[in-house]
Amino acid sequence: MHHPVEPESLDASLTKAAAILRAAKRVAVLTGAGISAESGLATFRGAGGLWEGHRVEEVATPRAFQRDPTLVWRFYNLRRANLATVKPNPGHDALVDIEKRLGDQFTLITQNVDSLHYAAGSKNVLEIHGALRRVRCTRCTRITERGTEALPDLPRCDKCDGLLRPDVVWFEEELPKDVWRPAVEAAYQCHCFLVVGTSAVVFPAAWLIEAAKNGGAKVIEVNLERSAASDRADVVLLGPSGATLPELIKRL
Ligand code: BV8
Ligand code: ZN
Repeated sequence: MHHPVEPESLDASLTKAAAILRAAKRVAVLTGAGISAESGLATFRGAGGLWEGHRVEEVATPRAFQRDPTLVWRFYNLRRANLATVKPNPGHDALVDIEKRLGDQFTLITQNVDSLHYAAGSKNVLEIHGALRRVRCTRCTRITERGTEALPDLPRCDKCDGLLRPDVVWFEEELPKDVWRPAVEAAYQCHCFLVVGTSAVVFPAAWLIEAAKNGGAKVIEVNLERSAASDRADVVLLGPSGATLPELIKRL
């Protein structure tokens, strides 16, 4: 009979989490859309997770881009436009604070393509799903930084006139080796693995939690509600990351 775990008070969980974090020489973090929710960016699978009736898994794929590049670019241009109006929140700032304490023993792995961690001042960031601020030519593969400037529905390469695509990882695409390898290494080597604002349903990103546990790390989850990561966590801090992470830092 599965005895429902008596939900520990947030206060008790924060004390436990702070003790784990304080004792950790090496810390790695995996963030998802939830950490940017309080900045005003919609998450993928929450209530507002549908975009004009499309699920992200239907639009963020090479096939969708092949079939209807204008629809896919409308999806990304809308998100780029939103990005121009938002800024990091205290949850992003708290992770900058932890990095300042740990220096190069800290690695921030993000599934987010909003680059808000860089905007907040994080240095060692692995954007394993790419970034909205970059575009890539589908013909000559040249990558350019375009920030959040408005792009036409079908932007073209100024070198070869090829069709540009967002420089993000779509479903069924491999994660770039130059960020995936160090992400696995950081998860495996860390003593404390923070999982913040992710439903932990997208792979291989969610597999990093297993890598951390295989490496002997303690796992702390920060989420509004329980997720697919919760059963693998040593501590689950239920609440908005913009409040919970600063509270955790205060107790260090
Ligand atoms: C690959 C970039 C290898 C684009 C993204 C069946 C089973 C298992 C796996 C698969 C399967 N079928 C296919 C797969 C593989 C697939 C996958 O995992 N699919 C899922 C949907 C089942 N994965 C892939 O295809 C990956 N590639 O496997 O390649 C390969 C290659 C060739 C052949 C074979 C294999 C590529 C995955 C990358 C896809 N790209 N993004 C873009 O962004 O447009 S993923 C997309 O989802 C975003 O990156 C997003 O970050 C990511 C994960 O979502 P979350 O960040 O977790 O966001 P979500 O809304 O889900 O959750 C938000 C959470 O925050 C919630 O828990 C909520 O409670 C919480 N929250 C909300 N507010 C707050 C909060 N928490 C705290 N505070 C708050 N205020
Ligand atoms: Zn080109």
